[in-house]
Amino acid sequence: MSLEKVYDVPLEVAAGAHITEALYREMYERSIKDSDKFWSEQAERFVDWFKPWDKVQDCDFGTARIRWFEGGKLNVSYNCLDRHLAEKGDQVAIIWEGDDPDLDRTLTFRELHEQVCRFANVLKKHGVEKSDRVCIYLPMIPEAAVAMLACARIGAVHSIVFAGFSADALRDRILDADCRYVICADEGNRGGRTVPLKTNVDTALQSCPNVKTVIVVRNTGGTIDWDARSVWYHEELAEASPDCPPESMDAEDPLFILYTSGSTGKPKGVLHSTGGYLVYAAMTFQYVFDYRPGEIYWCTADVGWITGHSYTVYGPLCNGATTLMFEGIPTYPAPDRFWRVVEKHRVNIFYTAPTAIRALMAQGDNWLETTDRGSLRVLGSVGEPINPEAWEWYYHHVGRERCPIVDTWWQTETGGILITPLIGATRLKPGSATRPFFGIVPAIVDSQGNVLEGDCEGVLTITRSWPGQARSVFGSHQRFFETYFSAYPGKYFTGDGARRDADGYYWITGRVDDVLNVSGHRMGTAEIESALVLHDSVAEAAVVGYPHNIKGQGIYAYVTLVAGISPSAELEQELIQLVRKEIGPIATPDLIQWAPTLPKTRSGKIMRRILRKIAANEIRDLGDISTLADPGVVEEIIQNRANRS
Ligand code: 6R9
Repeated sequence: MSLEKVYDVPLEVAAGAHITEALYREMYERSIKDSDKFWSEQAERFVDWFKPWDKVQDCDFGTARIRWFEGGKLNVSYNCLDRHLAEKGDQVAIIWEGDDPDLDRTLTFRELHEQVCRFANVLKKHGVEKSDRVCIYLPMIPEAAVAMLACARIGAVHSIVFAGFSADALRDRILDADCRYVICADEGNRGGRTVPLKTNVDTALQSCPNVKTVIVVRNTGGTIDWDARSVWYHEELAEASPDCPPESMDAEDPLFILYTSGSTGKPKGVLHSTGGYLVYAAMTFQYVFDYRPGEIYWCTADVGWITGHSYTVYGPLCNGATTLMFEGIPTYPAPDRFWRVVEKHRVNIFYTAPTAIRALMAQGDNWLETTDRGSLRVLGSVGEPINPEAWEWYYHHVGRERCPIVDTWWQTETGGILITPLIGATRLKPGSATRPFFGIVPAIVDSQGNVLEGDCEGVLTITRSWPGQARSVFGSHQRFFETYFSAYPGKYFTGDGARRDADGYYWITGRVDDVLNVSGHRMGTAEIESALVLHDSVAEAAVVGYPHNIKGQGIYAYVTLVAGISPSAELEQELIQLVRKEIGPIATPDLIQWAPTLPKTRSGKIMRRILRKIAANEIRDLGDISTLADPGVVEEIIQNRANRS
């Protein structure tokens, strides 16, 4: 018997919700049994098409072929802007709230449309053409949305690099996508400090000879270096024409590339296309958040992540919603900042990550008491499993039991939300992402690939395509196939473990591969290891995750030094700085442990399972270590672990 708690959706929220329980069942069944008709209706409802599609879907997981609405013509920026002008031209499209609480500004749909058209002309003037890749390295300012929409308007493919990534990480992404244009800001603002974005671009571009133009947004006004490739955003915009007809794009033309980490090798450029992505982002936005016209919606995710793409920019704007962009952090100037912003802008729908909730919960309830959160109607969570304690705090204290929590499970590769409660339809269980969205058929499989039935636990796969699914990995369709479709033939492999309970609710248990989730940021252990071994003194490194109260997972690095080199606090600092330089501050190891050798199998594979257990201090339960080449190594590592904590 499970003792888990179940919450009904608060009555006043359930009343009038887009999707009721009966409707969920009816629509879900139709989305599976009559899939083409179902998706045709949704595509017509959420998106304006210049020309209808010839075929709704043409998908085969056996060859990783995914096509939706082929033959259809549309433009994403037209759908997010132009079509709203007649009725909503003067409605605010973007509310911007600065890092400094005294700074904010708004852009109406008409103003945003004009800026996007002007900037699209700027891009054209500098030679950007349809299908060219444009790198965007901007903080959370409206110009990030302008840049995305301007690319979409002319058919250029944007590749946003999170502004917290280092110059080296930026360089790798510019080179991989062969971007010829970079859009950045002079500096970003974060918790009262500045981030040297243009300087990072300058460093990155030393190894990027193909980049022709860098368009620089003046954000802080800080001093930066200038060169022949650089132009000012505001100067170019002022001279550009505000008239730029949207390019008619094929449904399957690429819209953007977004790099994400996997278990092996370097980050992959996940490729999303135009029609299916927009239909799916717009539809999930309306149904999952139960968005109603006039509401103020705030997703705290940075545009550098998929959540920022689908649910800060494209999903809301396609629905004509007002979306809030926040450049700062939850704890600056004080840990009540989120709630002050909610109060100031009368936010109705608030979508954030468990790591932020845990961090604020740890600061105590006093920070809530001085703010009025009465405008809130729906709360959301994304990025990692939300532990029930954090869920309960979010529900009882932040939302005062008035607001349902939508715990939305999805990935960069899925484009939009796949498993989620629906307001008005789903009773909530803290810690469960609950049930599949329309058209989504999950299957939990065991390690042999057998599909498990009923109440079970295993690896989460999805058995049929949905419009928002990624189409490829930029530059390597083979890698796309191998990563997602080869482990369990005929199924999309998510990389996550999951349990399904007797009510058919899904509980995501975390990654089953070598991917870490640190404060909701995805990182491959291999990437961090590659950075560590760049140091001359390091012979070998193994990185694992371990439970961390605020971040969800912390980064634990085992490092073996080259013979003759002794560990020191100084060396530890050098290694930390090296990882920050190679990847960025988000990848900073929390703990480095010197390991004389690493536990390996006879065939030379590092036994990460054991290293994970030791990092988590679960040393009584190491499992079978008989396959180790030298079981004595484990004892030594345990001893070192004990000495340090
Ligand atoms: C949207 C996003 C994807 C990974 C995913 C899973 C974890 C995301 C979750 C969740 C449990 C949720 N994840 N949402 N785990 N419950 N509601 O975060 O994309 O950055 O690609 O990360 O995040 O492990 O596989 P991305």
